[in-house]
Amino acid sequence: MKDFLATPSRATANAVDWRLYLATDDRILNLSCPAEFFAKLIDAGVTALQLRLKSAEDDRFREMARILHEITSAKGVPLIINDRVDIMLEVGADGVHVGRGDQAICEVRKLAGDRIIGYSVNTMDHLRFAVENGADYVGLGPVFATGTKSDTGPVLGLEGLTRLAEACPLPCVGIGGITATRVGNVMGCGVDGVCVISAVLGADDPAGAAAEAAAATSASESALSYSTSRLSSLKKASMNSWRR
Ligand code: 3NM
Repeated sequence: MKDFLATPSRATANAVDWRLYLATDDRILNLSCPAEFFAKLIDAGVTALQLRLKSAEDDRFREMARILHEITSAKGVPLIINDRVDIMLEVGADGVHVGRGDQAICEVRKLAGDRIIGYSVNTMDHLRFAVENGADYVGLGPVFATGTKSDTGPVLGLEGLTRLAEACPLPCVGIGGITATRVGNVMGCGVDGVCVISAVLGADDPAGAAAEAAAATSASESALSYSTSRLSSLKKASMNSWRR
């Protein structure tokens, strides 16, 4: 039987530090110096970055992807591109994140090769689908109500998040409505990290907000040892009936 975690892309995703995964929205298109802005956020504690733009023209999307890739590769932080596998490949980013309404995971895999594929999950069925179809990590959400994205599934709450995180053999992050003060409770649900947008990009002091959220992920018991958390994922995986 093939160990389903043994693919190169899953090994890569397992090695990522997902504790403070910052996703963007279109407000970053107004930044006068995005390179400096994101460099500061990474220095403040962002451990992974997702370029997520919903209304940018292709050229602008590509330009931002190149800028962010330069910074993230210099600082040793993975860059994931939302939805646009073509741009991910063009700039040589680390992976792509697809939502449930986007391209099918298996179609994305044909293009993405060994790069990371992330998938958005709201139910056990979505989680099973993601695992069986070869996603490398999942976003579990929305944990709380969010004003950032309208087409989400129902709010999971901490209990719903815990159920999904416990069943998940892949690296997983909670997403949706997570503020710095909620990070500890979310980490306590057994996720590998938090994915935030407004908590950092909507703050008056984004670097200060990132530092506060990063400190909260590290203070949380479940994140005390990053390798322990990954080991527990591997253990869950070895017991999981989705193994193939
Ligand atoms: N995906 P904020 S919730 C992009 O539930 C996204 O899959 C979600 O933004 C999901 O941190 C969400 O500002 C928005 O609430 C997250």
